[in-house]
Amino acid sequence: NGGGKGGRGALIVLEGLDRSGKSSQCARLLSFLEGKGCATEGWRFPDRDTSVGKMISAYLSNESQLDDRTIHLLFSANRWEKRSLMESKLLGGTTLIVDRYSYSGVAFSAAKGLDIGWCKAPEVGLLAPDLVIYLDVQPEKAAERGGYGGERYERVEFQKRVAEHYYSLRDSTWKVVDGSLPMETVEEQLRELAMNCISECQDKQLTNLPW
Ligand code: Z5A
Ligand code: MG
Repeated sequence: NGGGKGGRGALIVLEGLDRSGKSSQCARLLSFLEGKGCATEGWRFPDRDTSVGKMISAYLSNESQLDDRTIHLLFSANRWEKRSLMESKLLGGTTLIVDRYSYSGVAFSAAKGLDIGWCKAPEVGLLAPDLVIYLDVQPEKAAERGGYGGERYERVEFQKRVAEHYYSLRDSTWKVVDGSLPMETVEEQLRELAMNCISECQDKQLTNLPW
């Protein structure tokens, strides 16, 4: 673990709009922390490898159609099926760098028009992150980046609504980082945020999302 004192690992989540750089930064942060000798794993949601994840993946690539509430609950179930493993990893001293989490779940479904309270309800009881890093990029800027447009939700107007809902979810665990800066600059900022978080939460108890 971070300080070598046998404390728990940190739950660090990266959030942001499509193409804000989450996956790139998760990979960079993971290799930095591994290089420091921290026990670290990279996770992502949706986890497309589980049976629920396969249903989500088919939906996202427009191979299947699902009712808005049904897909919302599947995204949530996909986090619930990983909750106990997540808890045991953290208690065992492993830091988790997680690419998207419950905030994506709520922001995307609320952007479709579902009630925000209804969207939050199935997330209650999942583990609360120690740190949420929000990579802030204008939707128009993000759309200019590679690979945009292939999947469901990858439209600028929709992404703008998602951004508004993300904004309403910000709490004391959030740090907003300007994701339009060069990758290396963003990476530097994330390293510092993550290192501080890891050392600060070693003796803190794990809590659940308060929603
Ligand atoms: N979703 C949901 O509805 N409910 C839920 O509960 C959850 C998710 C968990 C799939 O997610 C969809 O599921 C997503 C939300 C919804 N739909 N949308 N929209 P996903 O995580 O699988 O999506 P993805 O395919 O990995 O794309 P992404 O996450 O949106 O991209 P990213 O990870 O943020 O960006 P990236 O892949 O690191 O970078 C994108 C490109 O930009 C790439 O060419 C980079 O080289 C470039 N890039 C990155 N950073 C920079 C900087 N700083 N400067 C310039 N260029 C950069
Ligand atoms: Mg990604």
